[in-house]
Amino acid sequence: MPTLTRAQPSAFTFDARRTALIVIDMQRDFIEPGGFGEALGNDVSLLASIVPTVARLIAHARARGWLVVHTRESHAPDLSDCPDAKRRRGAPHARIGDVGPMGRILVRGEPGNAIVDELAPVAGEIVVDKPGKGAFYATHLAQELAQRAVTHLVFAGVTTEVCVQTTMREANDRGFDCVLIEDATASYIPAFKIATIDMIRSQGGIVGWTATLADLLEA
Ligand code: TIU
Repeated sequence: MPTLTRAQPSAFTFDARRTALIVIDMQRDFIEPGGFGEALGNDVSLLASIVPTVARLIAHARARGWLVVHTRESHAPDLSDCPDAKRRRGAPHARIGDVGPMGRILVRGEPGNAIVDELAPVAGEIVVDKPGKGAFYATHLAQELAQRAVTHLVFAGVTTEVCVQTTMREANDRGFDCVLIEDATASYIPAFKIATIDMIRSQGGIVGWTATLADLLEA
């Protein structure tokens, strides 16, 4: 079985036949100007910079025959799955459901909700639309992984401390061994990315492991 010998806090061994890559929310809403990320007051260029690394990771997963799962944070057009508390949060200049330059913000089917072209899903891959920050809440992800007897999850995507960390914690509680690819994740707040990576692998891997893409390609 492949082993990431330089993973932290210890080597990470996984069964490649039971491994899925989970790419969190690499959608235009977060990565391109005019979407939800920018509406919340963030500089989106930090997130755009990881796209080539995530593309290499996806290519590796496809070449190895892993299940590839893409998630999108998104809501139904009538916002019936968007709690009012979520819609009211913060002081954005445009809220979820409002019309922006890429269509209605964080709404399913709108141009801004699409995964960026460079990382577009291909046939056979799973796309999970999730109304929350975690990808297990109110979605079919748990069933999809159970049906395929997946035990190990490799994580990438945005943002590190919000949707990636929330989903890793949900996965950890469900019994998956999880590794986050450090250079394939980003935050609008660089210090939070560093802190999240430290948190995940602290206390002997309280949430999981972290490793670089180079570590994975070596394994
Ligand atoms: N705002 C922020 O950092 N993230 C989100 O709202 N969603 C995700 O992380 N996908």
